[in-house]
Amino acid sequence: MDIHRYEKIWIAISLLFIVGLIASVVYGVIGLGVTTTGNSHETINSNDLSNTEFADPGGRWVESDHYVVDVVTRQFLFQPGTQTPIMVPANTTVTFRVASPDVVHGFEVVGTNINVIVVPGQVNRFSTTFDQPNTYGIVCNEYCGAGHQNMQGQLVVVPRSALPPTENTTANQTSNSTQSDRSSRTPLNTVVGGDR
Ligand SMILES: [Cu+2]
Repeated sequence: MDIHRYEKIWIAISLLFIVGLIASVVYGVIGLGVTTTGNSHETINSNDLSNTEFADPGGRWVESDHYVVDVVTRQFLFQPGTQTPIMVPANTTVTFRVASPDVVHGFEVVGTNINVIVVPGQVNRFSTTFDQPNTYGIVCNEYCGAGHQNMQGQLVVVPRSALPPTENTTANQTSNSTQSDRSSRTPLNTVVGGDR
């Protein structure tokens, strides 16, 4: 069978595209450390976050070198993040657990490789370490409604000593039934996501 010369050129170009596409995905995973957050399989009733640990989101120490932050993303703010910044310690493993009670949101920490799609019904979890104190912006990357463009917040990385032990952190928060067992919850062991 005789294949026209132009036909051969187009076949070669389309093969190049396929190879380039696969190469870019491989580079993203191996070179840039892009991972997904969906493999913890931890689900949550997004219609009733007030009866979960996300009723009172925020940060806490679970071990001496492991800090966990619960964040709620909702139309159109981050809790914490928008009204008060998210505070995390430097040089510490920080695990974010992000949940949404309404629609799909984004959680991007600008200037890092943290860029997560927050799916309602899932606890979207990832871990990272910040080398030094810094201040970052947080933006929502998924169109989530009329106020989407105003959905932003702040993440402040502070020295470890600036974040008090969990007992002190929770003492001045309004009490509710989930409060007392927060510090006794099982430490998280599934850690996904790479260094920034
Ligand atoms: Cu949003």
